[in-house]
Amino acid sequence: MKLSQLVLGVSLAFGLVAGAAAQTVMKISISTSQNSHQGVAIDTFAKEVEKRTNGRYKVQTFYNGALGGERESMEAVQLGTQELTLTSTGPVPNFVPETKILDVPFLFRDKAHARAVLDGPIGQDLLKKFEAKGFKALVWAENGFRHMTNSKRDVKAPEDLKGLKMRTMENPVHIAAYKGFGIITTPMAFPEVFTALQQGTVDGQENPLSVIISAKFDQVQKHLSLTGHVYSPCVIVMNKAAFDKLAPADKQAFLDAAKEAAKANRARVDEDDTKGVADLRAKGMTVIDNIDKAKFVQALAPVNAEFEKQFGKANLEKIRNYK
Ligand code: EAX
Repeated sequence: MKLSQLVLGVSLAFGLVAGAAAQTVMKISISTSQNSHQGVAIDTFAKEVEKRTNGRYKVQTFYNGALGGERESMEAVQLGTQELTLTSTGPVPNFVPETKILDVPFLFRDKAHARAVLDGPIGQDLLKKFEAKGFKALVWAENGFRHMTNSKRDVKAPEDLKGLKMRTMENPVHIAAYKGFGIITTPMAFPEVFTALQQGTVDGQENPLSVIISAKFDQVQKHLSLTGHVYSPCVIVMNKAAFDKLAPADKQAFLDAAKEAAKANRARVDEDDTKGVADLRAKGMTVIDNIDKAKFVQALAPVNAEFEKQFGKANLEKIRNYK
């Protein structure tokens, strides 16, 4: 046999093996709907993974908390019963305590500031902290700035929050801060929130416009105040063992797919922020869009002093002053 024939034979054999190789199917989940800033992220991720690995990897997408809420999805990814999830940082400090600092209210000036911090050394260092806990964090994405809604009254000043019973995420930083406003906090997984609002188990909740719109909270909440009290990051995490098993080029494909996902996610959040208020007003919500933010910041001064002790003033300043 000539060398060229041998080469041809070997490559054909490899081609056959590759062609016959089973496609590896993975799962990714979100707690919001497909038609949302998170839906567009995981749909983009799935499409890009498939394209960049020539179909050797397929990612099945699950929406609306079909595989469980965000905490449950983190548990499943940590265990490896599910490979991937996109989650807000809500439940993440219970797994990776270092991420807690990102949930401090009034930490970021605007989305550009938050995105720069997350994409820069501070955010990238935090992604590495997931590894010791059994996760590979692929990329930061976002929900956006959170705003308050309720069924009782217009919230124009911090005093208006006193005594409101509000659902919060299962996040220790949020809970401490909202207590500082005088809110009666009720931590709850996201898939239960619509019904809790509908049945009046809680008066209100807080989420970015992207979530309020996609979850149709306008159907069960009358009053929206653009408090923008905290930025809500999201992260795409993968089971670390599943990631480690990938060939180097496939690792890069997953990381690049995640970057595309975050890009699509942020673009959709921008779009929702631009159109959201008019949309929600048209659906019957009263929107307070001129709150005096300084008063809300002031109301949290005692809680903030606690956060400075907990996280270190210098660490908070490093984020606040990041350019
Ligand atoms: O990640 O739990 C929440 O309020 C989150 O913002 C929502 O599930 C989207």
